[in-house]
Amino acid sequence: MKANQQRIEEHIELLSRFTATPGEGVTRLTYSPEDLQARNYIKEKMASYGLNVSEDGFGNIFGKLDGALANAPSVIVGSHFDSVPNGGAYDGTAGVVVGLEVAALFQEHKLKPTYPLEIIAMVEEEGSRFGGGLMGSRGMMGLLTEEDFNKLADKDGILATDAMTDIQLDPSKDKLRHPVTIKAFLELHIEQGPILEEKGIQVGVVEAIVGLSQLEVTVQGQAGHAGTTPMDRRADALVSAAQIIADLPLIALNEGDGTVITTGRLHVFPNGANVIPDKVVFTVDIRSGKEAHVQNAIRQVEALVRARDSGGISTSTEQLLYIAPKALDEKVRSSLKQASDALTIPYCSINSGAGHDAMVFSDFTACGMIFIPSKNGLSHCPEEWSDAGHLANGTDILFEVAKQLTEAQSL
Ligand code: HGY
Ligand code: MN
Ligand code: MN
Repeated sequence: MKANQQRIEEHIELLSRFTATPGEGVTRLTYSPEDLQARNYIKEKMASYGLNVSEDGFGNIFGKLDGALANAPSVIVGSHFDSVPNGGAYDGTAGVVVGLEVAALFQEHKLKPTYPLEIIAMVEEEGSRFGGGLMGSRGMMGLLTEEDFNKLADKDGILATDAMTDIQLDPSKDKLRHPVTIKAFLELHIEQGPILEEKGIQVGVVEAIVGLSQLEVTVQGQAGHAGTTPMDRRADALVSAAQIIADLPLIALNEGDGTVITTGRLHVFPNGANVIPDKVVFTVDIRSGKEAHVQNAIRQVEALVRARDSGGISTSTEQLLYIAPKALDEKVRSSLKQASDALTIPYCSINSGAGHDAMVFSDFTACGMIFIPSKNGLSHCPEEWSDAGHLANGTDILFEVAKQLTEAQSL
C-alpha cells in the first residue's frame, strides 16, 4: 500500500487555513492562536493513527507508537509547523504531514515496530517570533538552556513562557530529550530552491546542510525634528544602518563558494515620517557550505558595524544563532537512496542552502533528509507550492526507511 495522496493533500489544505494572514500566505507564529489551531489538528490526527500524544516544555508535539523493545530509542520522523510571516503552506508543514502519513501507513499495514516510531511537530524553527531559530530542536537537545528560554520575548515584549500559557501549554514540563532515547531522525522538506525542478528530478537526498549565523545589529543615534535639525548636526541611525546594509553583499561575493548574506528584518524607532530615526535594529543572516566563510563573514560584518561608531552613532552586534555546516549520516543517506531505487523513484544528491532541525539532531543521532521540488524554486512566500504526488512519493521512501530502522514486524 502506498501513501494516500488525497489524505496528504487534505492535511496540507486544512493546516494552511490556520494562518493570521488569510489570503496572504501562511503566518503561523509560535504559541499564537494559529499555532493552537494547527496543534490541535496535528494532535487529533496523531491520536487517530494510534499514537500516544504528548507535548514537552517547549510545546514540541510528539506522537509515539511504542515498540516491542521496552525503553528502546525511537526513530523520529517529522519537521516544524511554525512559519515565516506571509510564508507558504509547505515549509515544515510538509514534513509534519508526511510524518502523519507514515504513522497512518504503519496503522493500515498493522505494523509493530521493534524500536518505537515517533512523529514530531516542532515549534519555532523559523525564529519568526522569538528570534534565532531552530528553537524547538535546540531546546529539546539542551542547546538552549531553560534560563535562556525563560528570557525569550517577542517584539512586543511578550515572554515565550507567557505566550505558552496563553494557549494552555505548560512550560514547566520536561524539556530535555536525552540523545540515548533517539535512534535516528528523518525529515522530508521542500527544497525551497530551483534545482530539483530544473533537473526534473522528484527527490533530493540531502548530503549536507549549510552553516549559518544570525546576527542582530543595533544602531543608536539621536532622534530629532526632521525640519529644524541641520544636516550637519544629525546622528541619524537609519542612514548609518543603510550604509552598513549596502556593504553586506560585497562581503558575501568576496567570500565566494555560494556564501550568502541577507538583511530580512529591520525595525526603525520611533518610526515617524518627520522624526530623525533614533534607533535601528536589523538582522544579518549569513550562510555558507564552508564554515570558514561563515566565520570570516561574521568578523567582517562586526568590523563594518563598529566602523560606524562615530558622530553620535553607537552600535552593537549580538549573535542570535550560530551552527556549523552539517553532513548528514552516511548510512541513512544510502538507505534513502536504496529505498528510492527500490520504489523506482528518481533521485539525486543535493546540499541544503536552508537551515533545518535535522542539523541540530545530526550532532546527537543518525539523521537523514529528503527534498521534493518547489514550484519555480519559490519558498518563504505565499506562492510556495509543491506537488502532492511528490509528497506521496517522499512518504513512500520515508516509510520504507522508517520500517527498516524501527525493524517493524507485521502483526
Ligand atoms: O532560514 C531557514 O533556512 C529555514 O527556513 N529556517
Ligand atoms: Mn523556512
Ligand atoms: Mn523549514
